[in-house]
Amino acid sequence: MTQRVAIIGAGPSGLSQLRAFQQARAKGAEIPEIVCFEKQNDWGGLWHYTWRTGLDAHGEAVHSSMYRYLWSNGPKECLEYGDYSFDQHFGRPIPSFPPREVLHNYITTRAKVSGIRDWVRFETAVRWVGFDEAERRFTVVSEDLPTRRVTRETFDSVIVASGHYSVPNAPSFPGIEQFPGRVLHAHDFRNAMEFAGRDILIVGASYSAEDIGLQCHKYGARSVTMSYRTKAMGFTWPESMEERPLLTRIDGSTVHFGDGSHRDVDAIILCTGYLHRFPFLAEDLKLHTHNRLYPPGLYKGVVWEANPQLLFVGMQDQFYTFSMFDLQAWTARDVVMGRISLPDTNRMAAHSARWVEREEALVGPEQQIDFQTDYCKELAAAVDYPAIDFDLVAANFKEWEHEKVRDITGYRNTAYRSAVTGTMASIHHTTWLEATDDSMKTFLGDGERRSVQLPTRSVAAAARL
Ligand code: FAD
Ligand code: NA7
Repeated sequence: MTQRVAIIGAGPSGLSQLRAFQQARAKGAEIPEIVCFEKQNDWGGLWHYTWRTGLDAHGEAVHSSMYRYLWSNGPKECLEYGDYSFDQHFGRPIPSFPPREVLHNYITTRAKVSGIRDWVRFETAVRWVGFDEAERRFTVVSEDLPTRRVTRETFDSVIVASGHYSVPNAPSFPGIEQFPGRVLHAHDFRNAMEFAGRDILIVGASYSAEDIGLQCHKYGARSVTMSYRTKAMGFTWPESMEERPLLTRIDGSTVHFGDGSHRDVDAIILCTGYLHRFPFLAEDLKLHTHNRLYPPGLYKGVVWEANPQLLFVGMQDQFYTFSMFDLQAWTARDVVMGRISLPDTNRMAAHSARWVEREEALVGPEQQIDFQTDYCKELAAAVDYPAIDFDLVAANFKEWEHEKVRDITGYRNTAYRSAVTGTMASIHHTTWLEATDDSMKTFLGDGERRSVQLPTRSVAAAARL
């Protein structure tokens, strides 16, 4: 009987998984029957932008946390696919920090040319996955959202690629219920222009806080105050941005901070991260982890040690993204197809324990970058994925970190060398701070350059009075 494999999610990780199987088939291998379940109406995962927040047209929780005017926060040379370069896609060098539409186009075009769309069941949400020990097969219950038809099927392997930046971690603070302005989590942030002329409080000190804070500044917020729990980001911020210790309480519209200072704000944006949640997995199949570089219990960061017929792709905190998802997908494919033979459970656990121990001793971003680079190298050594110069990727990441320290509003104006083709990126025609139109056409310089009409700080401030 043909082996059946379920893939949950057609975001970048799920698309890497589909590509991995397609590549094996293209090389003449007999591959399992593949069914990919995707609850959205198109592929691309978080990169599939929606204006919606809360619930979607079917009453499902909106998956995407992406917002308008989002530009890549790392160089594209650090996420480039080994088997589908930016040169191949665009036919010429492009700048290193593309806006969302450009990356969405890159990811989804590779998927399109792979001819894998028929494997995806769109608008189909996985409701339940359970494992039958006697049969050694999974039952997957899914729902076709437009018709509400529920289907129960069995599979030999399940690969979970459902992402982990969708379910908000939303802490509360004393007095927040009485705050007169808008309170939202980063997951629901869509358009910084809403905050033009306003004084904004951001809670959190990681990527979302940094980028949403800068977005609000770029699109005309009067001031941005960022409140950290453990450690300030410490960048040299524009004059109207600053960091303060964690807020202790909110009194009307006045926010009080741990250092005794206070500030009046108009809106609060919780950039406090996300929760790994798998409501569709039976309890004994659930991965319990926070956002970290090596979730325990996953051999090679992919294989569920307690039951290797269950695999996870993209569950780590991410310096590397698309290329790492590919390496994980190639690994998952080869485990499923019996090309990689697994050690016994104890050996798998011991292998993971060494990585986890190393992760817990890491200090600072450079060591974290080296860690994830070594992880990718280990995966690459065992699969037939095209070569990437990982040492160059690591050097690019470190250079990027230095550039951020040097100039937090200007780091996106720099160019990096591809670790796949060796091509040097071009410099964008407009600096990031001035580039208000994020369309692909304008980014590539193919169309007439438009700029989005921004409310000036003074006009917006006046409108507020
Ligand atoms: P996702 O993109 O989340 O895709 C998961 C898919 O699974 C979704 O399509 C979802 O609908 C589907 N799904 C979930 N549950 C079910 C279910 N029960 N049934 C059926 N389908 C289901 N990375 C970068 O490289 N560069 C960036 O600039 C960058 N910016 C980011 C900005 C934001 C705001 C966020 C939140 C993340 C950003 N990332 C960035 C990281 C991002 O995690 C990855 O780029 C990538 O989207 C992860 O892919 P994924 O497939 O693992 O998860
Ligand atoms: P991260 O990177 O997981 O960071 C979460 C941040 O939220 C981090 O600074 C945390 O502080 C902070 N946090 C979490 N809980 C609290 C509470 N209770 N109070 C105050 N601060 C808190 O998530 P991001 O959303 O920034 O980034 C995730 C992805 O989205 C990333 O890939 C980006 O590309 C986009 P801590 O430092 O732990 O004290």
